[in-house]
Amino acid sequence: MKDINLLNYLSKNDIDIPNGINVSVVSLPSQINKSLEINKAKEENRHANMKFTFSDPNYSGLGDKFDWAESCIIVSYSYISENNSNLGFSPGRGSIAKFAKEDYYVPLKEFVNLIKEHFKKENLRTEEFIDNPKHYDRLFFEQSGLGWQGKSTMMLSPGKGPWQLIGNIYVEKKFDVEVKKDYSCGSCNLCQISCPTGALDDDFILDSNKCISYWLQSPDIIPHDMREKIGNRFYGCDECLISCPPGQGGIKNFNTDTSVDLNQILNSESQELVELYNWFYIPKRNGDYLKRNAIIALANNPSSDTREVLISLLKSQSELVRFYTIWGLWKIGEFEIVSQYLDIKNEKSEMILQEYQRLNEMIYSNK
Ligand code: B12
Ligand code: SF4
Ligand code: SF4
Repeated sequence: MKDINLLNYLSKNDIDIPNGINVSVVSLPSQINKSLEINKAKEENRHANMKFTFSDPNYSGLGDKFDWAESCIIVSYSYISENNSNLGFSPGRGSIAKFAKEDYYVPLKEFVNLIKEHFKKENLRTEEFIDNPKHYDRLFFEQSGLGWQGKSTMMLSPGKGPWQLIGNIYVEKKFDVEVKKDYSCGSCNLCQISCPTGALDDDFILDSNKCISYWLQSPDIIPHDMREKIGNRFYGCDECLISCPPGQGGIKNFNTDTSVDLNQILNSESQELVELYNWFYIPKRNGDYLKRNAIIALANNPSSDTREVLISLLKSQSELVRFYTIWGLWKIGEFEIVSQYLDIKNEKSEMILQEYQRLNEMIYSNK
């Protein structure tokens, strides 16, 4: 049977490609396997104990997952065309990385479902993966001709750069394949220079232990130096994307403020925050982790009422909130006030007592 061009096939079957969606395909079996690299990241502890694809690298990194699959369709969604910059650095405001400003997985999932439904009617098997721990979504991107892996580890496309989310659909049908193009970053290293933490110091390798995007979704205690580097980021980090030249053509408006009001976040109920930002990865679906992020961002970018806001948080029922608030007051130079509002003698939380002690010693040793 003759192979078929995927785009012609979709059009013949009345499947329109929406704005921002890019599609391509690879033929299977592919012999592509990224298990070795994912295992290596895990062995070298560059994965910072994350689970995701690191739970079972031998499966997540495997390209040829299903013996019935003849192709894998790669779908990406370029979210930059519908979004603006998050460079809102006015006092008291925090930033959300562009990929999370809205649930941009929705348009990607809708298109993937459309394709799935079509093949179902044709009695052909499919299996899709979008941000699923069982599959490394970047697996076939280069082979499909859509672009290349940059030194930031992001998959980039000409004219679109890194501003895209990726999904894969295995399908029981053969298509013509794109010839892999010879793209590369060349001598550019702007993402490495722009990364605030040095997480990209080795070409094409990310050390998640140093990645702000990782820490803002980690349940672990964020180290003091990392809290400072987080700056006013509330969720995600875009520094290695903003600096990337192939992605700059699509940025329409750098001046639009799409930042969040950190006070408002800190005045909300934790459960409300989980609902409001339901597409975020929030550890244990506990909104206190978003308050943690907001306290750090606010202390790094305070407004005139930050001191009062933080003082009121010392009475919070949440151990996590009280813990980070102590640091927040220390960061804005108001540590001495903590003992007036926090009942240190009766404080039961060991982690709060230790934090108080550590910050106290840091002030003492600086005097
Ligand atoms: C875990 C995870 C994270 C972790 C770790 C990221 C990472 N780079 O591994 C954290 C929390 C830090 C993270 C952050 C972000 N993430 Co994330 N994340 C994932 C997830 C769930 C798994 C990624 C994974 O398996 N990594 C394993 C490591 C080993 O892979 P890797 O870093 O790509 O490493 C490769 C290279 O090092 C390469 N390599 C090694 N040597 C060499 C040499 C050469 C020459 C070359 C070319 C390559 C090369 O080999 C490795 C394997 O291929 C995927 C979704 C999924 N299920 O796949 C999304 C995913 C990677 N994330 C995504 C996004 C959007 C982000 C953020 C931009 C969000 C933000 N704005 O804050 C940042 C970007 C940070 C960055 N620079 O990567 C998108 C990326 C889309 C794209 N265009 O590439 C994905 C694919 C989700 C999706 N479905 O769209 N993420
Ligand atoms: S997301 Fe931020 S911290 Fe992480 S590698 Fe990119 S620039 Fe560095
Ligand atoms: S900033 Fe430069 S080196 Fe980094 S991913 Fe983009 S093109 Fe490649």
